[in-house]
Amino acid sequence: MSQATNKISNYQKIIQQAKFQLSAPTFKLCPFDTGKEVAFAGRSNAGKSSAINALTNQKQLARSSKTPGRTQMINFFTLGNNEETRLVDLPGYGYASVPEDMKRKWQIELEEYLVERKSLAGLVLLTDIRRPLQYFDEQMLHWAKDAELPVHVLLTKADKLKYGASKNTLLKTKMQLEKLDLPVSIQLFSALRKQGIEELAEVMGNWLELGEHWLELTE
Ligand SMILES: Nc1nc2c(ncn2[C@@H]2O[C@H](COP(=O)(O)OP(=O)(O)O)[C@@H](O)[C@H]2O)c(=O)[nH]1
Ligand SMILES: [Mg+2]
Repeated sequence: MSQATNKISNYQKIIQQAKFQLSAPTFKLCPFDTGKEVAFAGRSNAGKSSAINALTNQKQLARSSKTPGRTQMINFFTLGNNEETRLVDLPGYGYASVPEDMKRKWQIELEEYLVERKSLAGLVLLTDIRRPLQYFDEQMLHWAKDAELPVHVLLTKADKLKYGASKNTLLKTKMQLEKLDLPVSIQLFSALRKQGIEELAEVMGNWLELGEHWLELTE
């Protein structure tokens, strides 16, 4: 195994040791703002729970549901055996039947979290490959830019398109991001086919600096 592959598979091992930590109804009730965390965000139904389950190789870690948006909880997972390294599942946005004032309240909270949270090392933004970067996704990107937070976009459910069409959307969306002057990385992802997991693990491992603290522990 080459060194690079070894590094990524070590990241994957650490990420696969994800454990549920707590659900917080508001950002005020988050774990202490120390260490490092990566947050996953996206519209309801974008495939966030499925992506977290595929990435961590755990069927039920993040509940995948066909009735999205019911509970607006922020879910924290610890990675490896370290409370100071976290994966955060943010509430899905854009769910039509959520009342307007609740939506506004969540937008304010989300923005506050992205801008103020010191331990937040990066944002994984999930967007359905068939309708990428909707209005609120762009809003998230702008907040991340204001917060100087690195973003990695997953074009989810890539299995829904043929190979050529998915590559096309990848290129087009990349160009759209460049036009918005947002220096973000982007990849194809399919939880169904377990496609894109290594690429995602590498980005997360680098953001969380899993290499520096962890590599010797998993050898
Ligand atoms: N074809 C396909 N469907 C997916 C994929 N990921 C999620 N889905 C489906 O999309 C729907 C929403 O997924 P879920 O993970 O609950 O989305 P969330 O609301 O963002 O957490 C469910 O019906 C999933 O089965 C994928 O990679 N491929
Ligand atoms: Mg979900």
